[in-house]
Amino acid sequence: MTLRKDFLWGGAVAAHQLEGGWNKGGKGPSVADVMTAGANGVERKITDGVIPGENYPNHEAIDFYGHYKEDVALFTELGLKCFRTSIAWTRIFPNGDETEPNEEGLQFYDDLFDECLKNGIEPVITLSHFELPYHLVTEYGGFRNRKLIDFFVRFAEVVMTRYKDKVKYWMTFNEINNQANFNRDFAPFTNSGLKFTAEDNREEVMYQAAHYELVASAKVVEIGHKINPDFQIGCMIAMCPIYPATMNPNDMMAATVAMRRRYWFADVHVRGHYPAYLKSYFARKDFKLDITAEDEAALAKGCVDYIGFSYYMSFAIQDQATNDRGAKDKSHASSGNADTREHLGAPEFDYNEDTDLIKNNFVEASEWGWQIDPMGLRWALSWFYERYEKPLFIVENGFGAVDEVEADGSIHDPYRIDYLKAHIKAMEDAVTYEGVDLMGYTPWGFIDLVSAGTGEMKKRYGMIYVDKDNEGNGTLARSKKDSFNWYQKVIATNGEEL
Ligand code: BGP
Repeated sequence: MTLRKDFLWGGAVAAHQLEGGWNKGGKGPSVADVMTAGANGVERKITDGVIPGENYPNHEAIDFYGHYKEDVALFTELGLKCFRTSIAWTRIFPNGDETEPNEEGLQFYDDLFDECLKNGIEPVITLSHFELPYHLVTEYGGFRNRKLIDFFVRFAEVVMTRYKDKVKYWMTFNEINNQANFNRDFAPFTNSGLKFTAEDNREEVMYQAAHYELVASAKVVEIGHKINPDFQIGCMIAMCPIYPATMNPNDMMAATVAMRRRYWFADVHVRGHYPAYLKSYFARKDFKLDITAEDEAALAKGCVDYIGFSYYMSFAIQDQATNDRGAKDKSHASSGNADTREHLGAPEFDYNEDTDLIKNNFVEASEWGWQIDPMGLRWALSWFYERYEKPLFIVENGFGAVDEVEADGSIHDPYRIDYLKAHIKAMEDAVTYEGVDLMGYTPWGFIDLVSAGTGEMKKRYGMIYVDKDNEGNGTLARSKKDSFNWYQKVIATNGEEL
């Protein structure tokens, strides 16, 4: 096994999930700050601004804003080579559309990056991680508005210029492809800030917003390379491989189409143009998308340097004609007559993650139903590398679980170690047997933080425990779980000892 000597072992977080201090230092509210907690299977909710008395878990989070020095000391003890976090856009531009940045916000990240660098930890920065300025939603309708391109580019230009000698690794939009799941309401749209009306063709609106985000991303890649030619600027894709449910050729085709619907975003980021299958889909659907010749030129000039991706689980899918969704669910026009016409499988696969995915009986699942599949990570690395031949960076991976604190304060989390160990093994296999060029590995939420999906504290990923419960009670004291000592050894041996 041959990981690079300079392999970036790290840990990943996002500003809104750990910083707290949501209105300190001149910060404005982001989409994340107006989201209530969800629980017991209820989805988190976006409110119209901050309502007194509501529970907004991101407001205090784990108060990294007030604890970052003590936390970076723990990251140093863990042996991290890099720390992936995001810059909260609203600390720099509180409303998102100002021309001048907020100096106090810029200073906070200067201090944080200095603290990391003096301890030998390289910052890896996501520019937009589910924390769009809320003002850009209320005033402009989020990324359905072309103006958002300029606001994002301005934000990126300011921070890239300010930190050009402190940050080398950047990513533009976190999990940009979550939007493929356009049937859901808010969660997939925390970067784009889309809210739908009854008149909207949701799918068309999603493709339009995603296009503006991709143009914004490409422009940032181009500008970033001018600011510092050494910058490495990547995209960030939520990778859940989609397996065919059976050897039925229709399932095979359904999985292929579903993979495209979920991962076309990477095609544009990496190749700088829309793939043929998508152009043909837009034409068949008669979508009227605002894609100009200037946009196409910008996409072609702003191809990413590497592919960052998260990996938690795999999916499995069944052909709609076989599972008869088309017949049962008439609201899906493209498969609506699947019960009457003759065809090979569903003629136009109408991808819907809420109704088309099926349980994979070959793998186990977490308490939140996330299927645990280490081989899927090797598969994903192999798929990305074969398709794009670009360096890869696993920027999220981890196991959300409820941890128990023993009477003596210790926390034993063998389930987390088992999960991480198996996934690191799979990643090392991909390097050895598939020859993939892998830059690094940053497990998600390596310090406990607020869950993005549920707003809960009880769904923990950390190797560092934070004393805070779902109701917001706790001292915020930090302590090490068993996984801390285990990961420390993994890093120290460059992944030789798992
Ligand atoms: C990814 C996000 C992260 C993180 C992670 C775990 O989708 O990029 O922000 O939260 O998933 O998800 P959750 O917090 O819902 O368990």
